[in-house]
Amino acid sequence: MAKPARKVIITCAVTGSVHTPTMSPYLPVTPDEIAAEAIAAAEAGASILHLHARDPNDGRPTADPGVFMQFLPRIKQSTDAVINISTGGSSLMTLDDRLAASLQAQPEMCSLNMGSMNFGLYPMLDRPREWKHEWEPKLLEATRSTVFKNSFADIEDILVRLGQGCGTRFEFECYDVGHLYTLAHFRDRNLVQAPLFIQFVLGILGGIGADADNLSHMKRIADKLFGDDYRFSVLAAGRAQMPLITMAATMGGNVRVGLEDSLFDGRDLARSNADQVRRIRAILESLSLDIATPTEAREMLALKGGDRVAF
Ligand code: KMH
Ligand code: ZN
Repeated sequence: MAKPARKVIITCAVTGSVHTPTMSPYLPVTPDEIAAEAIAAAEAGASILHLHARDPNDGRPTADPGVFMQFLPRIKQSTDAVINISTGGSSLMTLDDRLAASLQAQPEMCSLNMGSMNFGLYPMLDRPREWKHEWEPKLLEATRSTVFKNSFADIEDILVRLGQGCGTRFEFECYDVGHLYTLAHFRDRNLVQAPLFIQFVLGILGGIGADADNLSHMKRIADKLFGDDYRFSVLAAGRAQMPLITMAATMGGNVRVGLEDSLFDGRDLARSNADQVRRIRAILESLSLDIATPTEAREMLALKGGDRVAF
């Protein structure tokens, strides 16, 4: 069985690379906006901040370490939250691009995507819109034919260079049951160590669908493979976010919110990342569940500490 979450870790994924600026005026784009949204999310109760960068001029996803360095130190100075940098970037970036900022910053945590897959964003083209930027529909259309590449060699490369090289630990992004078996393979080769932090990613086109049965199944298989050696968290794309993360918390898991995964708060657009943090926090507290502080999250996940990063 997964270790039950004594305290629930709220991760907030502040901007990501799935949504585009036309889809919500509240999506943070510039380093100032990303820093402000991340700090507010931490003040609202997020103990982990999962971060991507965007080109300040037009909001397209970027892997440029120079852009990351415009917001990472500011977030670190203003909050105690754990900083978790994406190594997924966007499916159009090379692995070297995706790793550049993390290798420079050596954060406490990074995401690690556990398999190559289709990652279909193109259905978001179905809704007619006036696009603010030409790149937005092009990027969505490109996902019809591109593959989000995370080969065994890529995963091993990240484990060695970031994990062993920088003391970074991982949010293992598992989009389907097979990804859990891939993680078990790396555990069997002693390339990953407990406590594992597994993010069940539900509702990406190309991965497992966002429903209660699938969440139970992911947990059942993870229990079988990892026993007490893991903690899980759940993210669900779009409007499935709040219902499924609430279910995760009742199953002993942790939760991830943020505009990276869903632009909504109830029926309306979320006006900020912090609004989603406050929403799940109120739900958790109404269920008599306690929220983990950053110090508690560090202890639960055996992180190296915020004073051992390179930014
Ligand atoms: N946006 C999530 C579905 C990463 O950054 O490495 C996946 C994600 C991947 O967060
Ligand atoms: Zn991400």
